[in-house]
Amino acid sequence: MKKKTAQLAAAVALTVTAAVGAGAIPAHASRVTNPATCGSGIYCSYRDNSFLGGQISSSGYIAKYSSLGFNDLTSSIANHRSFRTLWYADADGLGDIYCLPPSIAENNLSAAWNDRISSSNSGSSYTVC
Ligand SMILES: [Ca+2]
Repeated sequence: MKKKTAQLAAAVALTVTAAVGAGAIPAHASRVTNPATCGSGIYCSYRDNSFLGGQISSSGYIAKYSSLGFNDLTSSIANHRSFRTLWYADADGLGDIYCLPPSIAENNLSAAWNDRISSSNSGSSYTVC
């Protein structure tokens, strides 16, 4: 049983690594200074490009954008935290990952990520980007 658990953990770790690789920051990401509408110490997800169209903000975990009426709507993001922030393609921190380092914003998500984000989290334990 213990061995099986270890094997499962290894498989999960590999899956996460693969997802991170696939979801790494695109080379064409247009990084800009954090917008004034995203306060210090929080991260923000915006409905439209260029940090417009309304936003949701947090300093921690948002498990379900759907609960905030924001599922699959995000088109620009800003990380005004001192930690990395991860945006996920699926709810509950699952699926492909889009990671931004501290004090970085993306004003125009690529087609692969536009209107696709369903959850997000931020914290000191993340080392993806
Ligand atoms: Ca949008």
